[in-house]
Amino acid sequence: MKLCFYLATKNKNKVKEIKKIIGDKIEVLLPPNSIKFPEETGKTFKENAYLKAKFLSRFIKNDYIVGEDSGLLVEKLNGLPGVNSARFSGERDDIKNIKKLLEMMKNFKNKEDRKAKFITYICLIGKGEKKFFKGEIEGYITFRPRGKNGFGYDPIFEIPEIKKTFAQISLEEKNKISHRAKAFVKLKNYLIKKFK
Ligand code: ITT
Repeated sequence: MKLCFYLATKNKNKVKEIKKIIGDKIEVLLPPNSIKFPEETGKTFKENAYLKAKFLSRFIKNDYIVGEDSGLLVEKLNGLPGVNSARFSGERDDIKNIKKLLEMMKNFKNKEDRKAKFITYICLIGKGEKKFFKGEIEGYITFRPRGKNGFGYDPIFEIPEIKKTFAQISLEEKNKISHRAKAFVKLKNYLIKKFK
């Protein structure tokens, strides 16, 4: 039987990225459409990753379940938008979230004041296991959106080494360096090693 896990998310952009990162050695299964996840109540990414996986485990038995929580943290804003990244503007709306963040940072003219990082936490549960994996990438918040690819804050997150935003590179390129890729490659290696 093929190695598989259920991914406790409703975010289609995450699913697209994660399926590509995981590749074809492991099957990524999605929760039934009828399942509505509750609002996230955790105070940390780690806690929310666990809560998402735990919630789905009420419906899925005897299989691995993976919860993923991620977000953007701006150093000078003490880690905002943080765990509230998806609804930073009060709505689940990427354009409004970006607008609010750029507005809050409009007086940060110095590049060093625009330092930020993306974080992903993953929680794997099931078959008697509970394990966490983490991925991070550091960069800068741009002064205005650039690029059309990706989702969320991708158009305003610049990767220092290439001076392009996540929205200016392809999904394949993003998947080589992103916070999500780093965390999911760790998970993938863990599962493959375990079932060798
Ligand atoms: P699920 O809870 O169903 O997984 P969600 O969109 O609510 O979906 P999160 O709570 O983890 O997911 O919020 C993540 C938010 O952080 C996401 O909506 C984006 O605004 C931002 N984000 C996370 N990873 C990102 C990435 O790779 N690129 C751009 N923005 C990202």
